[in-house]
Amino acid sequence: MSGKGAPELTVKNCGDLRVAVVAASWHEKVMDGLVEGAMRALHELGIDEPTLLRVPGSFELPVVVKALAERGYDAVVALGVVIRGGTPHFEYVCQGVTQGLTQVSVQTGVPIGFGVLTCDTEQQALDRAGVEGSTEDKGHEAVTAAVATATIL
Ligand code: DLZ
Repeated sequence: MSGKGAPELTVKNCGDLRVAVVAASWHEKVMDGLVEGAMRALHELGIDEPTLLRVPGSFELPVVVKALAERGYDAVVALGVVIRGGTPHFEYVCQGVTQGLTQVSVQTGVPIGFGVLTCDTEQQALDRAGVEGSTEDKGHEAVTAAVATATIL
């Protein structure tokens, strides 16, 4: 299952890569799907001993992703879900995590998989989380994209 418009990537020679996944903890059911999809993708790629770390919320993803990128990982994947509430907080968290992860990737030269869902409702997030009934599997996609990028660097 890949997302609408997402390419079917064939990734080769990546079994030796060191890959870490950093996952936020808000919205447990959605996060369980994203983490499961990410781990399944790593297994399919032959990357059998990935590091998995949990952070409290999506806003905390960039600082931990940066630390791992600087510690020699070949690719790091960030997973999170931000769901719109009734205040501008959603925009600030989305902006912080998106800009933070972009900066980390460009500054460290380490590919960062962007598996952060930014949705209006929990149902939209579940539709993309790779759980039963989902049409997309964003955790799987984020791993595949990051590892594919690492193999061309
Ligand atoms: C505060 C907050 C809110 C309102 N919503 C979410 C969310 O939907 N998804 C998420 O991952 N985190 C959320 N957070 C928590 C922030 O990311 C962060 O953990 C706190 O502001 C503490 O720094």
